Amino acid sequence: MEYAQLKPGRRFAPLHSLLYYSQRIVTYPTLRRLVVRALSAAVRLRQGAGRELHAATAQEDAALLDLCRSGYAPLGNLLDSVQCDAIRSWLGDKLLIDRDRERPGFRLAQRPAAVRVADYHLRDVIACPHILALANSPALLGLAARYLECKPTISALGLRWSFPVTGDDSALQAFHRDSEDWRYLKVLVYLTDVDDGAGPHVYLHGSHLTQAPVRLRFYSDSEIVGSHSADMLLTAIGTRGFCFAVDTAGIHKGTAPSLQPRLMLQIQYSLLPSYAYRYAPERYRGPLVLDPYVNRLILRRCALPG
Ligand SMILES: O=C(O)CCC(=O)C(=O)O
Repeated sequence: MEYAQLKPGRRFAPLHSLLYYSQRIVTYPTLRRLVVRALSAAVRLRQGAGRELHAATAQEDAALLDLCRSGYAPLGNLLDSVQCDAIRSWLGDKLLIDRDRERPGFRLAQRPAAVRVADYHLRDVIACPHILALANSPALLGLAARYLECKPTISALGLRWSFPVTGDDSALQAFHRDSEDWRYLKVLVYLTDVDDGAGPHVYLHGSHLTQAPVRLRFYSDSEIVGSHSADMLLTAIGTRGFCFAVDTAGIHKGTAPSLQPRLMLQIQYSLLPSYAYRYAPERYRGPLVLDPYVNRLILRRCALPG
């Protein structure tokens, strides 16, 4: 249930539809695990395990265990407040796109009152300080490589505001499951302080291990809360810079903020491209030397070494 780097005006390729729906219709967990094992072995054969330059730490071991067992793993504050300030100030004059309604782009300071959720354009996310460095950091690539059992692909990268607005919530703000690839994880990074009033992410412990329906749907709060004990609902609260990894094949939501807006970075790592998207990689002119395979869906090849 994600939007991404869609290229406007192009039709969805039939092969991509086939690849997307073939992973959607296989919902039986054992069969999915077998397909994941075969796909990750194929990627490992061509691209390696993705962990060659990185020695795993005790924190990474703990995060991997959390992710496998629970679907949610807190990673601590991987960005400091100086880095968060630099990101916020750089974004100050960049345009936002309303996620729910077609309207011209607008700056944060001129946000129309009805906008609930709004995203920055991929080209601005890529050029923003600290974002690509974090997405390509050994700590995150190492965790993703171990969860996917092969070198990961960054298959979505987004920066999104959620605003407190009365009335019906945006679609993302109800419990749901995503279906992005055979296996994937998202690393979510708060760029504003997030408490109960600022729309925290909520994840249903262990739900990534349960069988998803073929037809994905939204779940009401009462449906989820009524059928699970309170300690199964993991609420991600943290100061700006706080990161956590989630397998959003499990049931989750970004609560609608009631008091404070929330700015969140989302990095998605997957086995394959997410065939629901039409990728439009952007030119990168920064100083980082980045892995061309990991970044191929978001950065144009000419921007990468190799
Ligand atoms: O905004 C959030 O915390 C959740 C985002 C979400 O639901 C998604 O990426 O599928």
